[in-house]
Amino acid sequence: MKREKSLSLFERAQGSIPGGVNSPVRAFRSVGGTPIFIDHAQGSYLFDADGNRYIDYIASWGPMILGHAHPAVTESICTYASRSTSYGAPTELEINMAELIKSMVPHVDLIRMVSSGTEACMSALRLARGYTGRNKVIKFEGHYHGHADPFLVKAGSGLASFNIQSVPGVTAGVTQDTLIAKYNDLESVLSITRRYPGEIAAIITEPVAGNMGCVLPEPGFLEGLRELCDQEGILLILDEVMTGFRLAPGGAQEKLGIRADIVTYGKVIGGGLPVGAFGGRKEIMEHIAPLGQVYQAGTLSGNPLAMIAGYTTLKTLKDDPSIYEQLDSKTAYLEKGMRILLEKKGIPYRINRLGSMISVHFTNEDIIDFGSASRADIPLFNRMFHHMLDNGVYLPPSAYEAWFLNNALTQHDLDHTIGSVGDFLNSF
Ligand code: HOZ
Repeated sequence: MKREKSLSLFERAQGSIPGGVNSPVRAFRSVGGTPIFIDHAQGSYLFDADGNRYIDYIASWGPMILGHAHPAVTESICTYASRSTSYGAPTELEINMAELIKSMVPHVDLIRMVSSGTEACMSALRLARGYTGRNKVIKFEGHYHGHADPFLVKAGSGLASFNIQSVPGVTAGVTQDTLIAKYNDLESVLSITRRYPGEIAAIITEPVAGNMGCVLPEPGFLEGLRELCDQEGILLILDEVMTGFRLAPGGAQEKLGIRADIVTYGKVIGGGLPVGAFGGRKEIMEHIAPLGQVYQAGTLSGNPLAMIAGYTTLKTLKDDPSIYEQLDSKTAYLEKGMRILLEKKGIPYRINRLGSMISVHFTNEDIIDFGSASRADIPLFNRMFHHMLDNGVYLPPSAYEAWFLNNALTQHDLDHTIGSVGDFLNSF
């Protein structure tokens, strides 16, 4: 596969962009090699600057659940772009969006739109602190809630991929209130709450972790967090940036039957444009300015193009819930196909999956937390990544990321992907 244009673009990019990329994992540093530069995408395919085609398992890290350049989404953006791209004043679109979200997700009375998942989580934490009058937050090792300072402690995603333990520029003062527990280990949470009675504002968790591969909650874990929060007056923040509108119309709250006090969204909610949101019960959300004193604002919040792209995506998902069944059966097919080949090869592996989130770890221990994820054979994943890329299959360029399926994937795409995994396993 020729990649001359990508190579020369990467060289040029490094002259003006740090590391040649605008988000670190894209640089391919954890898998080795150099990034491919995308020219355009259509349906389930990415096309690079050299004209190579790849079956896409990143889906822009989640948002492109319907596939790339979905006609309804693209058309709505074009229509609204001709009316101007930003007003900095309210529009009916924002009300339509908020009402649509409320009709899809449980336990949300009021919702505030922002421009990214990072902003959503950062604002949710400020709100939890403002509401409870407490400072400390519990987060889980290997979970990633965007790059706001308080979350950059033992975080997943790029920080796990590049083994960044502490981030220069984040002061000790900011992170002293971030307390780290082990995912799927209720006792590790209880020992923290016993140590800091009455001081913890919130527990924030990805309900299904997607930033250390895909890691599912063990039975009773999320329920245990809910119970603990209720007992201790702690707010449970569910970071549904990855799971929201992906696992079900109502996200993990619906799929897993768990209630958040504050829920955060990103990715699918914007249909590929920059959108995030945080919402929850009225009595909590009323603390946000202008109703309350917890300040949060944004020039591009509720941006009309972002709203219409998100609205059209969510409406498509709401109007045709069979999309979730299709996504589930496509991902189940991929899982089954890979399992058969991996069993035949006799190689230790684990596949974790819920709905259209999936990941493969080469290991003989169950992947239940960051420790088990980081003990998997990452060099072998990296080799598989490059084999797949050379076969026209674009997996996330890190063993610490979940794969996201999009509904434009065809039977042929899935069979080609499984076949490429088979070729890889036969190559050693
Ligand atoms: N933090 C994202 C994955 N968990 C990566 C974002 C990107 O590189 O686009």
